[in-house]
Amino acid sequence: MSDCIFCKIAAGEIPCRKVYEDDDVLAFHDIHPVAPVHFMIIPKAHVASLAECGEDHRDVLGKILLLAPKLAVEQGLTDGFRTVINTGRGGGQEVFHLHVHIIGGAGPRPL
Ligand code: DGP
Repeated sequence: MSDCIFCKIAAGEIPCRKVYEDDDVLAFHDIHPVAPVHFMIIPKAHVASLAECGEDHRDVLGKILLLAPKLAVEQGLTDGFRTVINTGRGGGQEVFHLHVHIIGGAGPRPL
């Protein structure tokens, strides 16, 4: 999508601090971290949110969730991490390109 900031990051048109990349997904550090380690994993193909996902997204969603613990450990989160998916305005979503936040390094906290 031409006006989507995460599509531009995925296309390399806007720089990011990259954590991981393959043909389907990109992981990069959040520009406004809420903890010592805070990165996001996104599908490269645009989908606005979890609410817009369908059967076509099954593989990429699985890939993202399986990558999360692997990348978290690589980023030093050997003691655990939080995963957050904000969905829709009511869910606090600000960027309407699906992303999974991986957050850690600040100790446990309530939901
Ligand atoms: P959410 O509320 O779940 O939609 O969070 C979107 C996150 O995206 C927010 O924590 C800040 C981050 N973000 C927004 N614009 C950029 C950007 O241009 N680069 C990076 N690295 N992160 C961004």
